[in-house]
Amino acid sequence: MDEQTPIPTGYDINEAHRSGFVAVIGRPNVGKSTLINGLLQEKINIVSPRPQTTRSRQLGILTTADYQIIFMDTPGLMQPRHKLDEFMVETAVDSLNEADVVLFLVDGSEPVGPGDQAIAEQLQGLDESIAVILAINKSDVTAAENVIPHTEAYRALLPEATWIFFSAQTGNGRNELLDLIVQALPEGPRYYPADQVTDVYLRDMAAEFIREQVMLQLRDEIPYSVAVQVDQFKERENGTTYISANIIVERDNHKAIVIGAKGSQLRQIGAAARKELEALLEGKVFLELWVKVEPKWRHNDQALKRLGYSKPE
Ligand SMILES: Nc1nc2c(ncn2[C@@H]2O[C@H](COP(=O)(O)OP(=O)(O)OP(=O)(O)O)[C@@H](O)[C@H]2O)c(=O)[nH]1
Ligand SMILES: [Mg+2]
Repeated sequence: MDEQTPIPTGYDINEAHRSGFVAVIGRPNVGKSTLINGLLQEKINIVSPRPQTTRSRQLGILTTADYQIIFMDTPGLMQPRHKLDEFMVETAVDSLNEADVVLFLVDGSEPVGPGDQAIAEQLQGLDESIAVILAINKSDVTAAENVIPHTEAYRALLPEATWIFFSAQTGNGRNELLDLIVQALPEGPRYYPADQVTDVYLRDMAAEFIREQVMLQLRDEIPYSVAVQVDQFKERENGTTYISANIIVERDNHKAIVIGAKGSQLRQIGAAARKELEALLEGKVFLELWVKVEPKWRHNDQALKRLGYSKPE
């Protein structure tokens, strides 16, 4: 090959290409994961009506010829009550150090809370080179008479920040938010191949999809005290994927609830998770679930490490 011939990549990059890491930060339940799934048009993050659904940092990568945005979905910031919470808060705060842009997501259907104030204070201490965008979500459920008082109160938290009022659920205003993010990105080449959407392994995503059903189908303390570990993930020749996973709970009575009368609850979790997994893997899934008790795993460093809730050494 002649030295002048460019190496073909198969994916075009336009001039003045922009790229960078965007930390999506906010209180639990404000819609961080919903927003990233919507922008990517793909379900990579689990979502539930309960706070504290996301537990780890997950990348969602959006690539076009003009830009590559690497979204960092993060756990909602809150007051930690045990070591799992501490890991979650540290994970979210650490993502700020890697960010070119911080998207501070708030719930516009609710008034400003002390949690939002604490986050805003933390963001005020960030290096000036990091752009902060205030994204006021849930415009679809904000009562008309609250729109101005709520948006003004949120804007007062970070008066200098660019802001937008939008809905992650309906997509109203989402493209305008995307434009603000692209404008805030530095110029530079891609960090990841154009066809890569996340950094999460399929087996870990499978564990998350199962945990999502626990979050959706069970109540009270149980969803928060459950971890899911996939111990077999095998693609068979006939196109079926065999997945065997443990649902880990902290107490015997929780185990009985997760299993349900004659196994009915566990079957329901399995059936819904299998449907989601079949959409993810684009093929048939054979899913086997087991329930195991591990007392106080959320307080135990070794258990947290084994379950993937620890920082890499
Ligand atoms: N009405 C409405 N609901 C929304 C919107 N965005 C998210 N939700 C709902 O809010 C709930 C929480 O959404 P998530 O995306 O899990 O929120 P999160 O910020 O990732 O939450 P954590 O992972 O717990 O920190 C879910 O029930 C979503 O369907 C929105 O724009 N409008
Ligand atoms: Mg989330």
